[in-house]
Amino acid sequence: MTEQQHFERAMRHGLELAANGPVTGGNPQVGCVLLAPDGSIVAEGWHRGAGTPHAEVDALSKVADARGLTAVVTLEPCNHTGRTGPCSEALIAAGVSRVVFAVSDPGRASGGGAERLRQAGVEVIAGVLADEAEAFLEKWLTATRRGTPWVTVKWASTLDGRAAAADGSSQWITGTASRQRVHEQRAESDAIVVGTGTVLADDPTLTARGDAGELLAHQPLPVVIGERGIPATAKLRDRPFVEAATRDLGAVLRDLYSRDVRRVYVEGGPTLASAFIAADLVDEYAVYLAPKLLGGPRLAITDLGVASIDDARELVLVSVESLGDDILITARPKE
Ligand code: AOF
Ligand code: ZN
Repeated sequence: MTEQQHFERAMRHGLELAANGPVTGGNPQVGCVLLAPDGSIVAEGWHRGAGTPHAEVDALSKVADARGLTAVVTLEPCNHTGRTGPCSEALIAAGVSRVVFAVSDPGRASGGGAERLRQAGVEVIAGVLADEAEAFLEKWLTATRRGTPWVTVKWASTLDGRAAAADGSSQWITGTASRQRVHEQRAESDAIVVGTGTVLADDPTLTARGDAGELLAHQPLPVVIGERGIPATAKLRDRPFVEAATRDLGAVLRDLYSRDVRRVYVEGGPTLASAFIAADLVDEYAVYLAPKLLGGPRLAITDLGVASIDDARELVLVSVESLGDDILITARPKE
């Protein structure tokens, strides 16, 4: 094996290790592998979420002597003291002779690790398996580069795009498998965003629950947008939540980012979803379609300001999944 092949193999393993960490929260999933000069793996580590040791420090904690080793890390080592200390300094102090990483850390405060390492005489190789790491961390990288969370807009509708019947009833359009999937998607989000209309109509708990109704380990932050006020008896008041009375959705997203929210799941209803779409704030669509027809005026998405077919918002399909009798379509805006 060439040296480059050793690095790539270690980086692939680092990405697998990284996946053990949580997808939510302000901190990314990161993996680290320490290699001996012959390319064999000496130790491994990964980041377990905000406030816990970074992947590099986790890996370094498993060896008595790291002098002369190569650290292969999926993200550029950080160079700041946040909730934990700088990994650049930890690697330098441990005597690591080389650092190989996949993608640069776009964090405004945390970046600059590569430069610091080079300054200290550590050899630095950037960009190994960059495409794989970029895809793996896409949502966090996009959110961090932009300073606003990754936004997924979800809705459930009939095949003819209706989200409710004439009398307003909408429970349940989709089947249990779809609803279970929605709970998984909630658990993989930092925040669930709804409009006050949805709170008034459905009184949702906005929790992420399992098959037996039990709360899943990670609970997203409920965010209610609108000026109508949340009733004192609303179920979502049982947990911390955010009420945003502003119409400026960009400002809401920037505020959520400052609260460590990197993944937002927009769940309802048609007016709010349409506002996110019209403002070009959507990164991904999760559309649950049930094999039913309702007809009538209650559409899943309302006016988008599209006057002519030439102005239609074009999407690209990411995936189509069967969920019982329903299908889940994942799509993204065409670049
Ligand atoms: C690394 N290795 O394993 C991770 C990094 O508040 P802190 O101290 O936990 O720092 C958080 C920032 O550090 C986070 O926003 C990201 O830029 C970087 N995450 N860096 O060297 C790791 N998880
Ligand atoms: Zn770090």
